[in-house]
Amino acid sequence: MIKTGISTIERSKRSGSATFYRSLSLLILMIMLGIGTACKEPDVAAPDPLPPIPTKQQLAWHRMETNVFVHFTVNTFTGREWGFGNESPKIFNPTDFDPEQWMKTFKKVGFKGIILTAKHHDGFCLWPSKYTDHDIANSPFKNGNGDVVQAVSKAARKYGLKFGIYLSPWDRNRADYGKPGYINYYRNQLRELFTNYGPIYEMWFDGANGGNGYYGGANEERRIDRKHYYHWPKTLQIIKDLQPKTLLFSDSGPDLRWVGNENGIAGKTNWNMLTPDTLYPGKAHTSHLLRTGAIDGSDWIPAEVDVSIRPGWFYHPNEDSLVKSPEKLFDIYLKSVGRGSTLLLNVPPDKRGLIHREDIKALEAWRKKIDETFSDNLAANASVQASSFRGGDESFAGSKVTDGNPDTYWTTDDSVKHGSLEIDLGSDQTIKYIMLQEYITLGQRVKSFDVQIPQDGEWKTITGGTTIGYKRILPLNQPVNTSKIRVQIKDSRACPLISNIALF
Ligand code: FUL
Repeated sequence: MIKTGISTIERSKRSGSATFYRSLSLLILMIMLGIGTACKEPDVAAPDPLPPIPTKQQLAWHRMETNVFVHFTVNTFTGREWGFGNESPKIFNPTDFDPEQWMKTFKKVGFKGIILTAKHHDGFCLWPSKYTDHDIANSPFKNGNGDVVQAVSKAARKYGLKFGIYLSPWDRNRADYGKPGYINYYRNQLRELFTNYGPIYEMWFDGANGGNGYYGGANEERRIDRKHYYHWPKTLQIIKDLQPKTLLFSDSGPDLRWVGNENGIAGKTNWNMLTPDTLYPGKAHTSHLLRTGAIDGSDWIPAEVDVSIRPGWFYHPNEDSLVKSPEKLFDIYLKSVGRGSTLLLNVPPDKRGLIHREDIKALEAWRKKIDETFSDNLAANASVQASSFRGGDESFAGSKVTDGNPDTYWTTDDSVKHGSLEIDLGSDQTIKYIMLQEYITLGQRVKSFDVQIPQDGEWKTITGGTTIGYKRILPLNQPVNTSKIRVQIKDSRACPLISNIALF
């Protein structure tokens, strides 16, 4: 878009008739050459970005919405959640390992990316690592010739899912954990993974760090200085040099932040911004801030919601009856994706190396519920009356929130930080969910909003909230019957940009 700041009408008025005739002949020439409406630029400039704004990779990540976490290692065979570090590689032997079976389900239920625990806290490596014997090469799986990281990354790509890595910084197997030598080991492993396993969309740094463990036979408690031990800036630079597009997740960024809990709940107020004073996983007393983000945060660091489909992160047969119900998963979806976050749902393979039928059953019913609930948008192409729109230019009119195009939006003049959008549904409809989306490419703006319906000659507020962000879904306790609905943006950091309003 051309940012002229003044409209063509104003310009031609100012420069008189000579300009008018020049413009007219240019117009005739354009028509003759067939340069028509396809390249018409809006006359009014789009709003300037409001920093911080997401990078291209962060924006793509927001649009993924639901991803899957896969916890798989020796714990799958011992029944533990945190291996002590003394497990023999000999116990790792899935009998029917088939990552394509995982991907078929994952793709079918709409996951766009998968993150695999290449190494959990116990230190066992799911790939043959040059730097340790505590790995899959010393297991009976495929007579020591297996490589789970490779097989999973290959299957993910085949089924069109992006591939991500979890590599636990804490390692309860290593004799040198807690000493400077371990940092070299950890960095070598990062280099190995980021060199040999294709494009990695996300690197997941776990905050759990230090405690008791095997540590090469020392069997002791080891604490580290969480802030300085890993020399994070230097360690992260290794990944940035090898794969600059990888998004780096940790408790506090730098690209994606933890949401502060593992119950599947993002904040009702959820800013994608945060000021990272220093980056180190496990920093204490930050859970509230992680949940809500900060309106005045300096960097774009959106929250990712990680939660397991089972009570534990790893598969345990006695939890087959405790797989979360489709209703519970749907509630988690509303409280994560529906609050502007991305959901990372853990689905652990069993001892066979397959996703268990109970998990498949729950996932399929969950997706069916999402699809059924959000398939029939009652506001699609509905007419919208905006209180005002930017420069009176139709390209920023109210109708942009119902045109189904994520790249168009309603907005106001720079000086206007509030406004309303009245949607006319034509006839009475029953509404249970309201979905709102901001055009976050230019920054997150809305601070508070209301949703209203007409009642007894007045507008009655039925729901509302603070932030919107990439996506906000508001379920109504009581469905409403109405032919008109109004969204009122009450306050915004700058002129609000709304790309979508959908009703279900
Ligand atoms: C936690 C770990 O301690 C759990 O085992 C799991 O990996 C979870 C995703 O993160 O901090």
